[in-house]
This record gives sequence, structure tokens and C-alpha cells, in this order.
Amino acid sequence: MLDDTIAAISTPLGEGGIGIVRISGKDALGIASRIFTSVSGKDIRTVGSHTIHYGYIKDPKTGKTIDEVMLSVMLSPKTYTKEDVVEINCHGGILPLKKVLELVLEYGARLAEPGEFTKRAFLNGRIDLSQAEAVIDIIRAKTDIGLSVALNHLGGGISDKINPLEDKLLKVLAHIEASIDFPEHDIEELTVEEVKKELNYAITEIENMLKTAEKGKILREGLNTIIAGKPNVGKSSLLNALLREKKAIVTDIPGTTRDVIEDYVNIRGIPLKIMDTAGIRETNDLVERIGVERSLELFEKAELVLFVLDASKKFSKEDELIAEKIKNKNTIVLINKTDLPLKLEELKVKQMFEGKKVIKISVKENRGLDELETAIEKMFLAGEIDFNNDTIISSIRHKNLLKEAERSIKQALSTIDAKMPLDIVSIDINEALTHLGEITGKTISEDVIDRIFHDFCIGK
Ligand SMILES: Nc1nc2c(ncn2[C@@H]2O[C@H](COP(=O)(O)OP(=O)(O)OP(=O)(O)O)[C@@H](O)[C@H]2O)c(=O)[nH]1
Ligand SMILES: [Mg+2]
Repeated sequence: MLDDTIAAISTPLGEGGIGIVRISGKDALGIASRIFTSVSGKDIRTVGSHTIHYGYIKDPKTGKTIDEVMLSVMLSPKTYTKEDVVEINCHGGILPLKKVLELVLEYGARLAEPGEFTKRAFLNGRIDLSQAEAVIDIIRAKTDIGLSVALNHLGGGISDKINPLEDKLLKVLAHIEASIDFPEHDIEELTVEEVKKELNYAITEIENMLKTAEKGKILREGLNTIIAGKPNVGKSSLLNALLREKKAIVTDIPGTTRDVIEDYVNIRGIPLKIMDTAGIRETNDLVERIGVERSLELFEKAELVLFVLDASKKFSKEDELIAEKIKNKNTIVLINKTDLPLKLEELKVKQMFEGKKVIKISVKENRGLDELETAIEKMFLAGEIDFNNDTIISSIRHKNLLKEAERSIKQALSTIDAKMPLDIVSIDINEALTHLGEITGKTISEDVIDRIFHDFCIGK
């Protein structure tokens, strides 16, 4: 499969200053040399590695110029894919890029699948699987912290944790095998204690990694946040204020929002997937009622609820209904419209929502929103994780594999405690090794690899 040469447009399709057609594989230079004419008359098959050349892409059949380009040559093995790579820097328009790509394909390259350049970097052994996965996380990072987590992974942060663990487990296996091979030496007792110690150590290491997974997932996917409250309290106004754009319709008619409106917002480096919902109340309006039902369903998935109250109204049955729903949820209570004459006492609200953060705001006058952002920041950054230096587990795939590895190691421990023969223990340990190997890609099936790279963009 690695015999063929692949090509794709690696920049977004649209108008831009430049656009790049990338070619990788053993025919990359051959193909490029047939369609590229250097202004200074160079043959790009003989130029040095990591050099760039000015010239024209011409259709060899007609001699017609397709575009004026800069062409860079990077020779194996010091390239993104470890193969010969040619990048053609075209003018960034859809037409020139497509025409150049068509020519490249006509002269022997195959259109690359999504993520195939990165997949080759993995298959050719330049990076491991966790590093390859980091590439897409970098492209999709939504915040500074998310980006530095992904860069840590690209630099091998995950493998630096997994590899020593694997070494430990392999050492344990060697111990066990020695005691099976030389039973007369009576090393069994000693081995058992040693093995247990090492396995417990491995469990602690895995648990430390898993501790970072919850926040890691948030960094990658955004903190699932819903804005909830009865109709007309200013939920959509709050969404617009946080997004700094007029995304949701705001009117003084209760029941304005009927569908869920969602967007991403970056609050002090924390990505929020924020949803504005229909105000919750009993209603005979069919459309609104469906909206209310949807709002209620969203409570289940929410990781943070911004519960909005109206300072100019008394606490009502509708508020109570929602208060009941969010009891066990991570909630910030917002008393909005504090610019109006107050009918709702802050103290009472604080008593009612003991243990939850209560903040007075006025979306209209832009008051209290800073305090809200600080509260969200504190909530998220609290705890012992050092986002800049620790390796954070952000992928669900990694998290699940770590959990399975942990389960296998625990199984090994209980097998030992049940005084089962040591060779059975080694089965569990081998299983743990398989799971760990799937993280870095040492032990992984072809279709899992395909699934991972299919998530990538074309040309990466
Ligand atoms: N005085 C004052 N009015 C506000 C404030 N925030 C929002 N409003 C007004 O309250 C009304 C309702 O605002 P929305 O944002 O549509 O309220 P909502 O909670 O989304 O309402 P539904 O979608 O019907 O559930 C609008 O007229 C807003 O201009 C505030 O801080 N002070
Ligand atoms: Mg609304």
C-alpha cells in the first residue's frame, strides 16, 4: 500500500493568499518534474533536499501554463511522512488548485484519503499513534490550554507515560516466566511479592492518568453548559453577551426561544459548548412545549448549568421546578436584571441554593459577567492538575484503553490472591499490555487505525 504516491490539496478550499498541493511517495519528484518548469532551468529531480524553486505548472500535453508556483522539495527520510514530499505553493484559488491537483493525479499520483499523510508518518515509524492523533487535536484546538495539551501529546507526552509502564509489565512477565521455568529454585514466594508490588505501582500510574481525563475531555469537546430558567429571565440575552454576538433572538415576549441554540465560547481558556434553551414552564403551545421538553432532556447531559433568575420578579413555582432539577448539578445561579427594582432577595436565594455560587448580574448593563467568567474559571481550574506540565488524557479512546488495562492488572492481582498458578497471571498481564499498546499503536488492528485517520481532514 505504501508503494503508491498520494496527493491532495492541503489547504482549505476557498480564496486565500496561497494554496498547497502536497505529494508524498516515491514518485513525488518524478510526477512533479513532468508538470513543473523551473524558471532557471533546474531539474527538480536533482536538486537538494529542503529547497524551494520558482516556476510554472504546465500541462505537458498542451504546453499551457496552469499556474505560477513555488515548489518545495523535501527528500526522504526527513519529511512529514518520511517519504519524498513535494509541495506546490499555488495561488490560493479553487480553480488553480484543482487544476494542479488534476495534473498530479493524471501523472501517477492517487488522491489521498483523509489523514493519509499523517497515517504514513505513523506507518513509517516517524511518530506513534498517540502523536498522530495529536495532530488533529492541534488543528481543532479551541483554546490555548487545549493547544498546549495537544502539543504535549505530539511531542510524545503520552508515550513517555505508557512506555515505562509497558517496561514494568514486561519485567513482571519475565519474573513470572523465570519462576515457571525453574520451579525447583523455589523463587515463587519472592516473585509473588515482587509482582504484586509492581502491579500496584502500575495501577497507581494509570489512575493518575485517568484523573486528568475528565478535564481533558472538556478541553477537547467543550464543557457542556446549559443556560436554564423560566421564560423571559434573559437567557438568550446572556448567551449573546457571552458570545459577543446577537445569535439568539431576544424579545420581551415570554416563550421566545423554542429550539436549542448552541455555540462554542472560550471563557478564560476554557471551551464551553453553551446551549440556550426554551424557558421552562407549563404551556399549551405545542411548539413551545416540545422546546420545554428538549430543555429538560438537556439537563441530563449538562456538566454546568447557568440557572438564570429574574431579580425583578418574585421566586415562582417555575423557578422551583428548575431548582429541583439542578439540585445535584454543577450550577451557578445568576440573578439577572438587577438594574430593575428588586423583588428577589439575594440572601434568600443564597439560602435556597446553599453551596452553590450565586452571582448578581445585569446583562443589559453588562454587570457581573466578569465575576461569572471568574467563577467558571475557578470551577474548572480547581484541583491538582497542572495543565502546562502534566500529560492530560483528552481522548476517550485513550481513557477507555487505560481503564481496560487497569481492569486486566486488577484481575491479575486477584488471580494471584486466589493462589492460582502464575502462568494464568501472565495472561492478564499480557492483556493489559495489549490495551496499552493500542494507545501508542504497537498492538492495533488495521480497522481501528482506519477509523482514527478517517476523522482527519483531507490533505493532512
Ligand atoms: N432590564 C433588563 N432587561 C433584561 C436584562 N436581560 C434581558 N432583559 C430583557 O428581558 C427580555 C427577555 O430576554 P430574553 O433574553 O429573550 O429572555 P429568555 O430567558 O431567553 O426568554 P425565553 O426565550 O422566552 O425563555 C428582553 O426584553 C431583554 O431585553 C437585564 O439585565 N435587565
Ligand atoms: Mg430565549
